[in-house]
Amino acid sequence: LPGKHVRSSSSRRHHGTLMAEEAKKLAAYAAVDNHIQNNQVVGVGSGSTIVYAVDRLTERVRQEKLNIVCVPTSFQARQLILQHGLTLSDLDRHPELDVAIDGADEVDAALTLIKGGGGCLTQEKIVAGCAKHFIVIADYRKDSKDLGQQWKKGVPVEVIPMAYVPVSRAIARRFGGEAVLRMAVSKAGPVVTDNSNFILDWKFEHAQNWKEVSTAIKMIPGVVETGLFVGMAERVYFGMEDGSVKTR
Ligand code: ABF
Repeated sequence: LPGKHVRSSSSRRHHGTLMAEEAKKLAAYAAVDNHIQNNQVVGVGSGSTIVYAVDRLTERVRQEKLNIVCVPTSFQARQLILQHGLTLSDLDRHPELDVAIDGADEVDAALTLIKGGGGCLTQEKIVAGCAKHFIVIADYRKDSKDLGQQWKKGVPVEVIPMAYVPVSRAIARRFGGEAVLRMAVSKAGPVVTDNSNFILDWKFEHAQNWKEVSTAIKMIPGVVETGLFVGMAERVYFGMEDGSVKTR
């Protein structure tokens, strides 16, 4: 009997992981198929879901001989674009994008996002802000009823390294909760972003007015950007457990 329990719980876990990966792929493929056309400049997000979008984009570029230029949101995205043999550009050459596609950590009913679990929030927000259409892809676990409460990982805030202590104190004083320096998995030191900055993860108790909070946090000297994306996403594709795709 104990053996039976172990087997069933591990197979459920395995099944759950497979479901989430399949759901990411469904969302990514649907977004690429619905929003990518010939002669577009495309912002490429970061994370694990975007990998499926780049796979599908590459497939379509080859099969349909599309002329697509890609602008990355991170070192990871740049590597993905290069490894897939897609055309790499930047905001100097292409400051206006037709569409940007990216993942998210949480998405609520108003399409407010928490991003930056991977630490790339600043470049992701810059690229999304340059795009005519910002499309989000996610699996069903990211659909959040109460932003920040789903995963309790908080809102990432990118900070200039010398300012992380005063910024952390200012956020806690003004908005409650605590803003904790994100450490590398090895615990040998802090996570350092693509922009050579640190990340604070602000864990809070209650839902807030996200636009006001994001603007106020950005005004604290030393803050580079917050992982709150308010009023930016135009459409979200969720890959669902039952194999369907839900859009919002
Ligand atoms: C990026 O990757 C981030 O803003 C977000 O933190 C993360 C989502 O990753 P995944 O697709 O792996 O869930 O989009």
